[in-house]
Amino acid sequence: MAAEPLTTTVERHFLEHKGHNPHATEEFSWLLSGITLATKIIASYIQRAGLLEIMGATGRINVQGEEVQRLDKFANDTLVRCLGYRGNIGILVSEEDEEPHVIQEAETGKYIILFDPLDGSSNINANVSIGTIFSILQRDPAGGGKDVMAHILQPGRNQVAAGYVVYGSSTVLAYTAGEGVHMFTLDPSIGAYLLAREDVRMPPAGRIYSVNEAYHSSFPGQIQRYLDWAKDTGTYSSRYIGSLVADFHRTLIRGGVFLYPGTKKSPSGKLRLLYEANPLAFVAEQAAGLATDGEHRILDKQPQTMHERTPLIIGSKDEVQRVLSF
Ligand code: FDP
Repeated sequence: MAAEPLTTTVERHFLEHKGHNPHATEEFSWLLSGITLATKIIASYIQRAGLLEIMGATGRINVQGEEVQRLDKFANDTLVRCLGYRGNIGILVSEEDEEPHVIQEAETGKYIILFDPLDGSSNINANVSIGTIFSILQRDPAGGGKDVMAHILQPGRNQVAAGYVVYGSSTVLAYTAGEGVHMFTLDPSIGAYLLAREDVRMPPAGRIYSVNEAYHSSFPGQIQRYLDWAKDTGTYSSRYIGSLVADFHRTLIRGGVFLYPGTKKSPSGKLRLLYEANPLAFVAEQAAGLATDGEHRILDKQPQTMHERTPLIIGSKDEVQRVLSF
């Protein structure tokens, strides 16, 4: 059925474009509505952040060794609250929490949601775009029993759905359930995400690279050679917001490549595999882009730990391949 952009919500779109997705059920759509509700609440707080007493740090350091901002905590609590009572959710994994939240062990709790509640949070106090990233897995169908980690530590290719919300000049949600990438804009006047673009494709090439060049001297030789080459051509632009979601969103729309490679100090880079790289890699591939750690396809990586990091090179197909050719 052809979508009517101005009345198509995420949940309706998901159910009407199920394609071959065996998970496209009313029950799954109820789970998605937990994510849309939570991110609408987060968006409304971000918009009023300067008026509410929610700016600044909590004084706590999270499992990643990073300072927890008050908005980080608020976003995390909101997602846990909105998702924690949905019957089909078994496990929640958050960047902010060292341990997973086991909601129910029974088979009925068949989905696992992994999220970065507020990505780019060091930008919060400067009014720069930030985001939420989510990944949805099914309890390991091949077994795993009561071993919670066995269910969580699945390669990204097993994702049932994934996406992100960017809280920018408007609030935009992009998701994939393996049938293309679809974008919705939050209409604040009615409090609903409405379809804005269906089947978004990443341009196959794009002369923008996005990287924190302050670490140039400590990047692997391959990345240094690519960046030096790109500069020498005189045809590239550099754009780096410092919020992964916002940098990725621009790359998806305009093309180019985002890089967060390993450095001498952190050979695995900074970004987290399960709830940052995997969901964005799923979106990128569904939009005809690519995502790699420099050696392996991101979606094929077997995670060893819940909060593990990975180098990430993601973006337009030709540009990612060009990086790999150096
Ligand atoms: P932040 O620490 O502000 O949450 O995921 C972490 C992240 O931001 C990404 O959003 C961003 O791309 C990256 O770190 C920025 O790190 P650098 O400051 O090292 O460039």
